[in-house]
Amino acid sequence: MARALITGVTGQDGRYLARLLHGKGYEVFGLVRGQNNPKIDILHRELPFVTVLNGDLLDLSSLLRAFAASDPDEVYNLGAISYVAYSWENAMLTTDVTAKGVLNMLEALRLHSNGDVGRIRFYQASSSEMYGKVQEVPQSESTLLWPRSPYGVAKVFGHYMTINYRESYGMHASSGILFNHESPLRGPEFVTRKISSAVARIAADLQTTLTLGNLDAQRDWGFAGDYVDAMWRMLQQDEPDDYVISTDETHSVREYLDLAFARVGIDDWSPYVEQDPQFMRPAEVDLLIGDSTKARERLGWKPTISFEQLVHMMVDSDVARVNGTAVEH
Ligand code: NAP
Ligand code: G4F
Repeated sequence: MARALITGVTGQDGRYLARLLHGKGYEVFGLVRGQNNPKIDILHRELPFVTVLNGDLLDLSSLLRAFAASDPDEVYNLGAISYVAYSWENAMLTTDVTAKGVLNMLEALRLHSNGDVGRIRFYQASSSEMYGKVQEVPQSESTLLWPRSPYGVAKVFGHYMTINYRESYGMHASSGILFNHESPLRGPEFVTRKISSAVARIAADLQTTLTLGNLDAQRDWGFAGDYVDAMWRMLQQDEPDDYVISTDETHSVREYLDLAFARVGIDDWSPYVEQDPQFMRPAEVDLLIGDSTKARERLGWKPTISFEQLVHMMVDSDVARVNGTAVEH
């Protein structure tokens, strides 16, 4: 039985990935941080097959213990401070966790492998946020990086450190440059989930107003379930590499609003939506659209859920939650 260690197992992607790997017959270990983390209950309830290991990306010795306890064949480093807006207010913490945390994981792997680094495959969760002020449209693996947030800068560090450990030590370390991916498990701070949950509450007369920031931003939004499959495919390749994972389509926040409100029968959302400067960013990433040709050709990967299906899935899930008929995702 292959063994996988996942950091960030309590997050959106970690939960989808844990389920995918379990379905493929892996023994799954998940790193969970903090004292009495409330999300442990979610894991026990939804993913009882995950062996929970206590540790923190900031604490190398805890990572070494996690490697010793799991002795993994594959490691998926998904743990991060992942909310871009928060990263300006907590730039140093974001750098410690999202940048230096990657280095801690790579060092833990190197030390644990005792000179045989090739036996453990490593996935790093890089991000399209690294493209920031985009230098090319669409963005591919060779597009120049120009991050626009402390989060983006931290991800660039992790990305290049992963490449450096691959080139320095011959590590099977791959980096997935994933564009935005969403699901009913998306955190409520992200715009897609913020909209879907508000739409469900507005439809149920529990809320009257949704306050947002920049409605013109464009993102390449896919479904998280598809994207964790791409992570797994990367680690099944003979050679490690870097891959863009995206739908290769872009849509604005306004288009997301159109589809989300229409799903509950509201064609004109303007009476419900307000804009507030507090949700504007010091530097915005205006447009993201990926070119995932390499992943499609070499990994045989492609997205299975369209933008419209994704919006409907998220709104329907939140409507079910509000009505007390929620199903597991
Ligand atoms: P998420 O839901 O925010 O999950 C982040 C995970 O990181 C959580 O499990 C969190 O634990 C954990 N974490 C935070 N600080 C940690 C620390 N100090 N030590 C150990 N774990 C820590 O993020 P996601 O959407 O699943 O994304 C997964 C990864 O992909 C992240 O690295 C993200 O930056 C990257 N990414 C995401 C997207 C996207 O669109 N979703 C796109 C590109 C890249 P708690 O639950 O305890 O807070
Ligand atoms: O949903 P968001 O917060 O996601 P963002 O910043 O694109 O970051 C996500 O995707 C990255 C991949 O590119 C990941 F690396 C990262 O970890 C995260 O998962 O914001 C999307 C867009 C932004 O342009 C933002 O300015 O929506 C705009 N927006 C407008 N109003 C808002 C709001 N975003 C949020 N969170 N809240 C608003 O009220």
